[in-house]
Amino acid sequence: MLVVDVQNDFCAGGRLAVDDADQIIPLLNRLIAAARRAGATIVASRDWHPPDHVSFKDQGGTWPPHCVQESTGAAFHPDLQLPEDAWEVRKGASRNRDQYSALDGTGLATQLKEAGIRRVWVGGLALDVCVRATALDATEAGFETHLLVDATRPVNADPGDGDAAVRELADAGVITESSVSKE
Ligand code: VGL
Ligand code: ZN
Repeated sequence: MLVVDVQNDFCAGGRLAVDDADQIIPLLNRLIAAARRAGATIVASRDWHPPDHVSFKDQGGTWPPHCVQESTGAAFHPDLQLPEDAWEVRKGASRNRDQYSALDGTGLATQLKEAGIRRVWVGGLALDVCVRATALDATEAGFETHLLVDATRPVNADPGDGDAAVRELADAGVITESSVSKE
């Protein structure tokens, strides 16, 4: 199970807060615990930028400064419950390039394959940015890839962006799963 970027800066009060991000944490915790009980490997990624990262607005990029290395904003949200043996992946640490995907240049795809893992479930933040890129890379790398739709939220205020990302992922072969029943 890949838990993408559940960090303070993407949650309420953070520097690049995703609407309702905190709401997914209890569900993520339940899914993490269930996955762990089933013997799954839990991988948690973190956006981990130098203070002058190319993706920041003052460097000509798209985003307000966020997830600066060693800052509180870059820490995992305190309510996120990761098992002791979770793997951690950091990305976006090179000043000159962004890495939205937890599989982009991190070695994670190789590590997962070496561990005999063939299926991945992806949730976290943000649906239309790093979750999207991670799920696309995972399916492209040959993993059976599932999107935990209810355990993710989009960063873009335009409500269509999350839906568009889900459609795009489904078209790319990602299996979209609602983890809670919709009454
Ligand atoms: C992300 C914007 C900038 C994400 C990372 O984790 O989705 N979004 N950097
Ligand atoms: Zn970032």
